[in-house]
Amino acid sequence: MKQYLSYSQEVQEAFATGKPVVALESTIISHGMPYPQNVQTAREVEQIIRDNGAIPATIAIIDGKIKIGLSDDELEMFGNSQGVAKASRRDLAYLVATKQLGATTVATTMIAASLAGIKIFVTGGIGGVHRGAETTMDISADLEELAQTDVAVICAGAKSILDLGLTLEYLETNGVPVIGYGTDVLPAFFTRESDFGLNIRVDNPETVADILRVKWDLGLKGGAVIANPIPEADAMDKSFIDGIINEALKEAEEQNIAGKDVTPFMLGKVKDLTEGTSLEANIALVKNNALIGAQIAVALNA
Ligand code: PSU
Ligand code: MN
Repeated sequence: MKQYLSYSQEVQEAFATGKPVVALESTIISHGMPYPQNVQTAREVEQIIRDNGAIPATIAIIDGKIKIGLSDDELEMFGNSQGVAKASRRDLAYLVATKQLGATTVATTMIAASLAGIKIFVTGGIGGVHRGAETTMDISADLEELAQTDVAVICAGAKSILDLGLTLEYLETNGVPVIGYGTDVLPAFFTRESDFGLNIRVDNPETVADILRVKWDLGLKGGAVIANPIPEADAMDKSFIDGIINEALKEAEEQNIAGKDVTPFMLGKVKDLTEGTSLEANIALVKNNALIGAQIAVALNA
């Protein structure tokens, strides 16, 4: 297995000195945000993690290796290249074997983090059960990964391009804890609240770390979702963003978008239809997740 992993200098040093490491995904860079904001955000997120006592490991597939930690040039290349494949669990072996560029989704970043021994992973939003999944069967591989891989994902909940209720049901069935960070309800990415209550609320990083430690000590396999609402000042108006998402969903249906293209299409449409204001919100929430994620990683490492 080791032959397929390649670590940045910074991550190697962190492991050698026992510093906490936080994983970051690359699909958010290649398929989740436009250039150059994607690269700039990736750099700033990495710096927030360093400033809070942990070391960032952005994960991607390059030249037959799963990279744990990217150089500045690699970050730039990922943000600025066409034709970077979106790499979910099913694509991982193929992309490594054929030495292609792959941007890792939440699912694949969890797999890579787990192989590298990293327990904490920060992103924007997770994939989930899509609206209409009762006929399309479009359910993100991220949920299956959360069911089986021991990595905690700090996110701002999930976008309401998804069916949030069914997403929570799916996670419950698979025994995945969903911890509201300072909230009693599932955050909906652009907004702090949704209609869906959570049964675990935690208000500090130490308690999150304690829950994760006990879960894995008990041999309870799988990840956890730490749902951290977007900061109040950056949150969007609910009825505005709901309208935009409905419009984007309609366009996706009209254009017969399916499979792995659904989520990137929706992300791009929402960004275009809001003339970029959603991008600002997206950047703010990822940074906020980086702050909390680093604190949790430090607490778990203590
Ligand atoms: N949701 C977002 N931003 C993202 C993604 C989801 O708000 O960038 C990306 C993540 O990489 C996630 C992937 O793992 O989309 C899910 O894709 P799918 O629905 O095809 O599983
Ligand atoms: Mn899908």
